[in-house]
Amino acid sequence: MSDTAFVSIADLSSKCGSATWLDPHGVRPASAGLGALRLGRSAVSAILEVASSGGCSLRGGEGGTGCGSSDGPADMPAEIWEKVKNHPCYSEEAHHHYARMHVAVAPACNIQCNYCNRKYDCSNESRPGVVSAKLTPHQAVKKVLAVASAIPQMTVLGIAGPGDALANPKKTFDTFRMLQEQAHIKLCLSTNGLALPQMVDEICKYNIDHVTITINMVDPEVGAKIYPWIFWQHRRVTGVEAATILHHQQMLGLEMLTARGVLTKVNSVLIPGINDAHLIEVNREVKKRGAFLHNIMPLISEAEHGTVFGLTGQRGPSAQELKAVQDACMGGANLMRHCRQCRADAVGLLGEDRSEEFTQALVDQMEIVYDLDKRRAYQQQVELERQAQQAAKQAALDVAAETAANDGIAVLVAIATEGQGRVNQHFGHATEFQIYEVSATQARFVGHRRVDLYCQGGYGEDEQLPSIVNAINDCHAVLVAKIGACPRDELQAAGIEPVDAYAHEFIEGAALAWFADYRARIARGEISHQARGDARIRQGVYTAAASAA
Ligand code: CLF
Ligand code: SF4
Repeated sequence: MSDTAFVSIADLSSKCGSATWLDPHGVRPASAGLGALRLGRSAVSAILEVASSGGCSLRGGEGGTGCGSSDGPADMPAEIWEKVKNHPCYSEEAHHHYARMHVAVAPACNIQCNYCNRKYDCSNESRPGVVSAKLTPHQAVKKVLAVASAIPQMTVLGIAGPGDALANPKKTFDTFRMLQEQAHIKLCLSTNGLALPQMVDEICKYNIDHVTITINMVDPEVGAKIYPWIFWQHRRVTGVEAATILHHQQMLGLEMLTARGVLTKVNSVLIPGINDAHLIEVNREVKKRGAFLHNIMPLISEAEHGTVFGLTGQRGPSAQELKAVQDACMGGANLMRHCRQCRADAVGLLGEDRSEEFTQALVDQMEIVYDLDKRRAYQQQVELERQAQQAAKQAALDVAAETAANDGIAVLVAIATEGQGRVNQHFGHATEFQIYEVSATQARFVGHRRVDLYCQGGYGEDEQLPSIVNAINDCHAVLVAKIGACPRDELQAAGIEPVDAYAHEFIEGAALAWFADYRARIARGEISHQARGDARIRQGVYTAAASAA
């Protein structure tokens, strides 16, 4: 299909008329007047303002580090804050407190990605792993109420596969229609964008405030290396032509959502050698069109998943390669760095999976008592804790800014935490470490690393240690609540300092204090500053063989 088949994409600033798109089934073009906006033009301006600020943080900091690291009510317009404050994906800070769940009602897909095997979850929004059960919309609604009753911090319901939410419009929108009365649960969906433009009215009809589009390219030549085909107008289209259609639909869909005041996040899969350098351009283009966040995720391409990339040996990025691309995008669209590439049936806080507690069989047996007051009381408590953490974080940063001179040295530290913004987890109990970049005056969240549990059945499992060291090998220190002698020795031998002196302190204060001590030891000549190496992003479960490789 030639480019002329598409409408030109108007500059958003003059987007007051109507938006037009091609019906993917080729029946007829359709159009939607923007008079149907659910939010006033001020809301649209607010989204564009946040998108163009190069960072949610409008009060200094490092612009574009992501809504994640420093977002708060003072950093953005009130109406945007209301939308993101308890969404664990749209606010890094919120993800310490609030949970999301996915219902797997959307099995079909209208495109093929080279990193996807249909036997597994959609890689856009989930790590590969067989979905335990596909749900009907009615089953999904019951499950949502069961989870909301049991987990008061569950604030967001997302549909993220296992195929594409919008390639299954009836199941997706039936589910949302039945749930829209639960106004206290935010509705969220994820899509590859092919069918997006003609679905924007439906999305707005059901108050879906958050949409994710996976955009891996803005150059169809790059896209042809990622997408072997799409299904478009009743036929399979391949190659550059397929990528061209997908690209136009994605850009148009993003513009239309922005014009409607829907917060849109863009997910990109970083594929070394194919789109790594290109993602900077993607970041620039989606920012122009009002994307609220850009989430750059590592390719998962283990051969056993049976994907094209897995079978052809396309590797995923290392931890430092991922960070380098994310850092190169700073100053563009706000970055999300706390994505856990969760399953299409995930339940719980990001990074935890409680889906086994809510299997269909268990939900069927549950007596569901949906207590909204209990949920509200819990969430009020969370807000108080959150304010205390924010105050402690700001105080630590203020003290560092006043007392330390930034000498340009910045290092990574790994933090063992089970929440509340504190260093409060035993090394052996960690299944992931949060990674902070710390300098004399800054401590900012830059990612996380999944690891295998060291402590199993009450004993340390020494075979896991090499894989844990691999996962945080680019860090200078690991801050923990407690650590045993054996892992302490092994970490030290690998050049990573185990630190339990800041147990139960707030993370930023602890990281800055450790760094001040590190610099003092350098000044006294006790140690010398050494650069660290790279680290491995865990793909699935590490085996002893994999970690030794
Ligand atoms: Fe789900 Fe996605 Fe909504 Fe979040 S996930 S549909 S925006 S509620 Fe979040 Fe999971 Fe990353 Fe997705 S951590 S994979 S970004
Ligand atoms: Fe797989 Fe999702 Fe790509 Fe469809 S959009 S092929 S389900 S990764």
